[in-house]
Amino acid sequence: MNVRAEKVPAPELRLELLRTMLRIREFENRVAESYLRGITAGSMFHLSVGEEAAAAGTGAAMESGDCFTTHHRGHGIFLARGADPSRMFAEVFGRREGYCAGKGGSMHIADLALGHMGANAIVGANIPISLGGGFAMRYLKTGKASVAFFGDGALNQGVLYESLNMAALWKLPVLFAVVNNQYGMGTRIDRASACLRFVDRAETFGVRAAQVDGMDAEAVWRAARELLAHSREGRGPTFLLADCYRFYGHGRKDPSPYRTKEEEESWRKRDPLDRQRKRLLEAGLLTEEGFAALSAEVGREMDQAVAWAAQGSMPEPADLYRHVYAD
Ligand SMILES: Cc1ncc(C[n+]2csc(CCOP(=O)(O)OP(=O)(O)O)c2C)c(N)n1
Repeated sequence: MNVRAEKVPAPELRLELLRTMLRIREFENRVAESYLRGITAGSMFHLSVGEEAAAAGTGAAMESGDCFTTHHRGHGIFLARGADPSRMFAEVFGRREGYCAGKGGSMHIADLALGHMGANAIVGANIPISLGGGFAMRYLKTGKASVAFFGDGALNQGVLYESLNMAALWKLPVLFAVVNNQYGMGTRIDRASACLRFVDRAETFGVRAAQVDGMDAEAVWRAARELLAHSREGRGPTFLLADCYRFYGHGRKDPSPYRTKEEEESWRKRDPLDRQRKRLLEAGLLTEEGFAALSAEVGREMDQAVAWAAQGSMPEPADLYRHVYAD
């Protein structure tokens, strides 16, 4: 599909996209640091550094009341949807003050108040949950949408196509949002997929679909906004393929020996934060001093969040029996 040519977003939104991406990067870098300092619960952290534009752009196109699920690399998406970084760090550190009382950790964060129906570590398993979210949105006549965020690794999972089919059949307001960082663990997408025409695959189900530069937050926002509007109007589900790159390995410990330095370098040159910063400088919406102040403010926010979370309380043995059933 051709995404309708839109005006550039309003100046406040352009700045907000930059701020959201900075917050995601600073958050993720502190998760990595905290892991190295030994204050995290668990040792497997999937960082979304490099993927910030996909999260910020789609997150900004969503509305309050929309629901969503994410894959295991979902910190950035939740931050873009209003998560409190202090409670996220607390969850990552296994503290009771975390979003899931420290029982979910990095890969299983959820918060229904913000529409987050859960991160999911089983590749593709969050997709049918978002399908159900879309059904609920329509059944309850909310006028809102449901978004499933997942990686390219899920593009060959059968459950995606079962969900696309059902969503299209029932014209459910679901956006299937693919954060295509080119690799599923150590396997590049063209070594896992017989055909790379994923947009065509979605369109086969009659689903409106678009592919976008996932290193460009404004382009992602434009495409996601258009697709979500289509779904909200009751015209059926939509599919967005955002091409991006993860700057770290699969987990923090993975040095990615399966990628060449040249490839990594060429994607790093397209850093989504730098791109938005330069764009705003050129448009006269930001100064170098303004950017330095924003970076410092975000850094302070994240430092305070880490400090707060690190002082949180550890679950007690009796907590084992809480949260098993709904209160
Ligand atoms: C059904 C299933 N198969 C295999 C795995 C092991 N696994 C964990 S992450 C991952 C790669 C996922 O790649 P992608 O969906 O592209 O997300 P990314 O990690 O690149 O963000 C795999 C294969 C799993 N968690 N679930």
